[in-house]
Amino acid sequence: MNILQGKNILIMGVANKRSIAWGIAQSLHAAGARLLFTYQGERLKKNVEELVASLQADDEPILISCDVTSDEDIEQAFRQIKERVGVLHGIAHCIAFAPTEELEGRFSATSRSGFAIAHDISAYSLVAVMRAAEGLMAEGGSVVTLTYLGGERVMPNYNVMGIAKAALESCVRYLAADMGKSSIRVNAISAGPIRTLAAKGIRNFNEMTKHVADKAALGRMIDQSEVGDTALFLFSHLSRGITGEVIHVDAGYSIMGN
Ligand code: NAD
Ligand code: IMJ
Repeated sequence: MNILQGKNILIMGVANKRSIAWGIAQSLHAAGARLLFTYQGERLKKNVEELVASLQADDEPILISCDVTSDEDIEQAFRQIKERVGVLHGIAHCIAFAPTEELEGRFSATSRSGFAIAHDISAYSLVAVMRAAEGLMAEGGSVVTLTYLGGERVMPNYNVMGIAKAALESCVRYLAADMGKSSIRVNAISAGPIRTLAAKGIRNFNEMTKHVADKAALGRMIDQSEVGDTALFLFSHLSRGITGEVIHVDAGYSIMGN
């Protein structure tokens, strides 16, 4: 089913094969999209090159370095995208970061700089990226970002990332209102826990996933392919009436009262 044939979609945030961004890339590739990738910096370049080569796409791969803390990086990335493809139809924003010491202990101990960094990378980057992309989405577009239940409810150790996800979800609504007249839609997928680099080293992750699997309506965890297929829907014509929304892909964990 080539429902994304002829669409140019940028994937931001592939670090390795476990990345949610890579799960999204696989779903979109299978649906016929032409994919472009940005990665955080030279450290990750080889990883992304190898993964993208494995897709065996017809077109030449487009990989661009882009650290979202730099306005200059964002500008040059979209300048290159404009030169290479002219029109962009979608962006998957799969980027988050808080300094590791902020992801344990008391939330009230959050430092001023830790708060600023978490919000800059995990929430403001969506605003900066969409501003840079707006002119390229001349045929309308769909933007998908990734959030987590910790933005709505208190989750142990998620701390300042929860506040940044709440800001991100609000950015989704304001951006959807702002860019709706240009036929650009903006939505978030709230994914259940998945073992990725961003989940590595989290205290009690194993016990937490066991609890989630037990409690979820479907009685299990989710994986990257399920997020990828929901993203596929959000990038397709099928979701043309949906914008400013947060869709939970969590096996029904968040609906349960007990
Ligand atoms: P991941 O570590 O594979 O991806 C995070 C990405 O963020 C990496 O590719 C990293 O390079 C990128 N990044 C960090 N700082 C950056 C910067 N300054 N500039 C550019 N890129 C930067 O982990 P993941 O779990 O795939 O995370 C992707 C998204 O999914 C994040 O927004 C995360 O909050 C969200 N999420 C993850 C889970 C989970 O359990 N893994 C659940 C819900 C939501
Ligand atoms: C992250 C921290 C604490 C609890 C957590 C998580 N739970 C889950 C995550 C319960 C599921 C993963 N998640 C949803 C994230 O958004 C992770 C973001 C993240 C992870 C790291 C680890 C390495 C680092 N900084 C990070 N910044 C953000 O140094």
